[in-house]
Amino acid sequence: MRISKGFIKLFFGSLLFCLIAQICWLVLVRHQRQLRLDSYFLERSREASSGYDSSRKRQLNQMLKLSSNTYIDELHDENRRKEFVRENATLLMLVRNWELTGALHSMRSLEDRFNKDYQYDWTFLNDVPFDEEFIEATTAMASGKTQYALIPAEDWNRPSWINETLFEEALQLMEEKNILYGGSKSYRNMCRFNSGFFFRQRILDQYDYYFRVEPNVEYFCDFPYDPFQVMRKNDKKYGFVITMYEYEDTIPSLWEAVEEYLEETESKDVDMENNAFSFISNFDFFGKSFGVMDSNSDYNLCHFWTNFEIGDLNFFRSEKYIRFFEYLDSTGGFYYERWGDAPVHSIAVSLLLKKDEVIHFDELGYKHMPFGTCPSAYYLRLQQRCLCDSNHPDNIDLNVISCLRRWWKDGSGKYFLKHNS
Ligand SMILES: Nc1nc2c(ncn2[C@@H]2O[C@H](COP(=O)(O)OP(=O)(O)OP(=O)(O)O)[C@@H](O)[C@H]2O)c(=O)[nH]1
Ligand SMILES: [Mg+2]
Repeated sequence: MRISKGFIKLFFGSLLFCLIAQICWLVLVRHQRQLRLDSYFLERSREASSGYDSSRKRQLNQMLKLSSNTYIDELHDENRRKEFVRENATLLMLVRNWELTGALHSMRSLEDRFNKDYQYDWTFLNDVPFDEEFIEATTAMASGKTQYALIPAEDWNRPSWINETLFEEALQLMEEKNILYGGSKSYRNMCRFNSGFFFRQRILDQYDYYFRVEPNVEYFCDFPYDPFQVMRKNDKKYGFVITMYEYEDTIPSLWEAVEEYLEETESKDVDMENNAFSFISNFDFFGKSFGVMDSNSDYNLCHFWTNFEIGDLNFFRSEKYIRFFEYLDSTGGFYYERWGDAPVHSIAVSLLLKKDEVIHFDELGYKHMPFGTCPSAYYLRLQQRCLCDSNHPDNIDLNVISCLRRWWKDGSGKYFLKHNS
């Protein structure tokens, strides 16, 4: 039987095709297996490396000296924290009865983040008597003792020597200019009280330190320490979290009054070598050339935002502070203008204290509408279970209206910039 050439060609052609197809299929299968293996090993290696990373991170996190202003090993030590000794201090809120809900929100936040572990007393001040509902609800919310005081009328009301005609004119003018609280009489009483009278209330006589709390504020992070203890152990007399520029329209002649006070007292209470004068003044190149806010005086308008402040009451009770306050008060500026307690405290602190007696608590996340501050260190935010985003536009520290960069430069600075160990 003769096999045709055509048949042989077809046979070997098919054989070759089958062979090539089989080889291709084998290559494809191997390739896919390789891909599966690759992805398997990649996955395993990722797991191993992330496992290693996270255990390394945890180790690092324990050892790491976090970027903090108040880093003191023993205060960050959980076990030692349990053996705390309470300082002679109180949480302090000036508040109205109708602000109860806001007061409870602030209390809840501060209790959860700090005070439940320490049980500091809460002191509440008001220019009218607190009602039963307020007392009951705030007492229930507090982990520590609560106490309530009525402010004497002479510490709160407008003094009789204020010229009523000038006062009414000032109110009207500021209202027309749409200045925040410019037309409010009670706001002026509040600012004057917070500037010169809160620390004279009998109920505070027993304490050395106060921590000012306002209704409707929030504390974003667990406190890594007792700030009162930090103050005492490090000889700090004033602590803040936010600093920014003031509206100049509320204090047109405040700096003039401060200059007169300095002249009148021959600057005897002021130590220019060691205070933070340069933080609030416009004299240097930075202030003159890159001033963010226009100021018509040598005061650059920087102030500590006093809705959060932790202070040494003995500083405010001191003769030098009283002298400073009484001078300013005698000009009537709290009423003829609308001087806030924030610029008044801040100027006093910057003139009368050493700059190293002022502390920036940069680990304490905080919000009072419309601004907040959130710790910038990632691990610190994890460690303190912060509920905030340091890159959020509401974080004032990144905003041009913050004076924090000035504080780092002219105040007591960042911890690691000023300390060797
Ligand atoms: N008892 C009493 N407390 C007041 C009065 N006015 C203000 N306060 C309290 O003083 C503090 C400051 O007042 P705020 O109204 O918060 O003033 P602010 O922080 O400048 O402005 P906002 O919070 O933006 O309204 C808060 O704790 C208020 O509860 C008042 O007339 N009587
Ligand atoms: Mg407020």
